[in-house]
Amino acid sequence: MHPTALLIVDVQNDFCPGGALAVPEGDQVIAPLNRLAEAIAQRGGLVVASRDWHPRTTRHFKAFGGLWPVHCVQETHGAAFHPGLKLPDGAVIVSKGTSTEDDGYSAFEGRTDDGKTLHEVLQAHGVRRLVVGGLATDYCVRASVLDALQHGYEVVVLTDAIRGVNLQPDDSARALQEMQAHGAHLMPTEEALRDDN
Ligand code: VGL
Ligand code: ZN
Repeated sequence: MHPTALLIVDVQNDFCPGGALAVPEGDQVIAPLNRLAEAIAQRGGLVVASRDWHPRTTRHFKAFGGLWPVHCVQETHGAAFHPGLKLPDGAVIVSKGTSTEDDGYSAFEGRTDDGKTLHEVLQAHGVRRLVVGGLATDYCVRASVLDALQHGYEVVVLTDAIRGVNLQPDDSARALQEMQAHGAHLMPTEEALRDDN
């Protein structure tokens, strides 16, 4: 028995319309992720939600040499999960980007409140297959998917449940190609629902 895990990446207020680092159509990922989260929880799978969880002062932010406006500062409204996101009971939360020194894009760099890495949580549940959606395609989804493949997981990327920042217009398309080239399977949520085991 190797349950599937759903990894919901950074569906937080600041990445949704009206937020400090709004991803175009960022809130469009919520409906498909809610459906899949419910289905996977019902089938005894694991749901993990990562969150970008920055200190006020970090090299990740423009003011301190980074790329980004201030966003997802720990304990603020912008860092809260979008109110439309429905996490099932037992969902595991992984906080990442907590360092003052680096970007921390990948959920595999994050930790749960009790200090476990994502890889440790997945191993403890016997998970081998990860289904991934959320924000943003070209940063945290990309980094998390590439790390998952590196760790040996089978990875499905939900093509209709991701959105990108696209600082360059084709960043998301290139990120998807890169994930696929490293072995990720790309499919819409509908297919992942049928496909799940
Ligand atoms: C992200 C930019 C900055 C992400 C986080 O969650 O993809 N992107 N911080
Ligand atoms: Zn960030």
